[in-house]
Amino acid sequence: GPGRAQVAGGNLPNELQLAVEKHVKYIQSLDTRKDELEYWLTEHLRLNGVYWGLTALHLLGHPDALPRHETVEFVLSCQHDNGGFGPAPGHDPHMLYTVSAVQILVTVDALDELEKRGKTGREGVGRYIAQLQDRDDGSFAGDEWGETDTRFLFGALNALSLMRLLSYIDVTKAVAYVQACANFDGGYGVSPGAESHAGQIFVCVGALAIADRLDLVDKDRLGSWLSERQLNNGGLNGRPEKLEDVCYSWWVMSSLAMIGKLGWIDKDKLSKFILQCQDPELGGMADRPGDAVDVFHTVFGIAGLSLIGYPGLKPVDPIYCMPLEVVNRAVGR
Ligand code: GRG
Ligand code: ZN
Repeated sequence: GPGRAQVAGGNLPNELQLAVEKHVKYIQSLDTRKDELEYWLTEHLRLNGVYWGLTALHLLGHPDALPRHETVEFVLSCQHDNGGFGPAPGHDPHMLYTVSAVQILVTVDALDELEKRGKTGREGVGRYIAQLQDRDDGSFAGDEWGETDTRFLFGALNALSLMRLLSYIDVTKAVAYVQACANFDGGYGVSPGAESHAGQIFVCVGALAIADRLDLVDKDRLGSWLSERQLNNGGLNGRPEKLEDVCYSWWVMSSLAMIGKLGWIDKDKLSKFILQCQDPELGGMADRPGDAVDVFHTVFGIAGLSLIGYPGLKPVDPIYCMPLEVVNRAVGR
């Protein structure tokens, strides 16, 4: 019946159903609450937020739920003359917002708008990213102030490969830097010597996947460390002794997917946990059941469900956290 078309997994019992229409409404509402304090407090996250919301909508099968023209206008309004993007108009450029800008433009198939109406074309964006690489050790800074983090290295490989400009950087040195961040437990940290953390594992394994160097990963050791992240309540934590959190459904599961070990997690228990984090009335997902929802946990919960194979969701690419068919088109797989 018509009710059934509203929910993915419509033939599952109520508590196991993803509230698709509610999540779509929740994401649409984020842009229309400009009078609320929360909107202004989160201005520094705006461009990331558009990427998270847009990706969730695509995976939910509602790719047109945000207006395309306004989305492209907003992205272009965040660009600077040096090619980089800030989180919102007038805010300083940074690697992470530049990556979100590229991901959004690729997702709505509007990269050529950079050439037509951007402050620079895609080559200018590529040069902004490339000058953030330390040519001696291969690492990347997030901006001109120089903080180094494997998140920025992954962001560079992600955005440049989507624009087919990987030749702008020293990929061999970037790979060597990731290897220097590897630990004896099979995981990776934020920099050489730092403890393993699931978020950092996602970015390091993702970078190696883009560089086509997954052969360097100790897949059995890493797979067992990642599988130990599942707790009795079904949820995943990001490192030993920490609490479960929906976003690790992405950081952990995508890493397992990239090394071919998705089967090492109890998927039924995890999908139950993720669905318990939904707000069934107003939409959106929280980090854990009963907490306040936000768009960050909403996209990573939905993307985790997509990796699990939850019925009705579009497949997600485990490296890019974008719709699989979008990535296939962009990188020419
Ligand atoms: C394209 C998906 C995509 C990402 C771009 C920003 C980025 C690149 C990746 C972030 C990877 C990362 C480090 C994720 C972890 C985020 C997180 C939940 C950190 C929390 O760490 P703690 O120590 O929390 O505050 P725990 O869970 O350890 O208690
Ligand atoms: Zn989280």
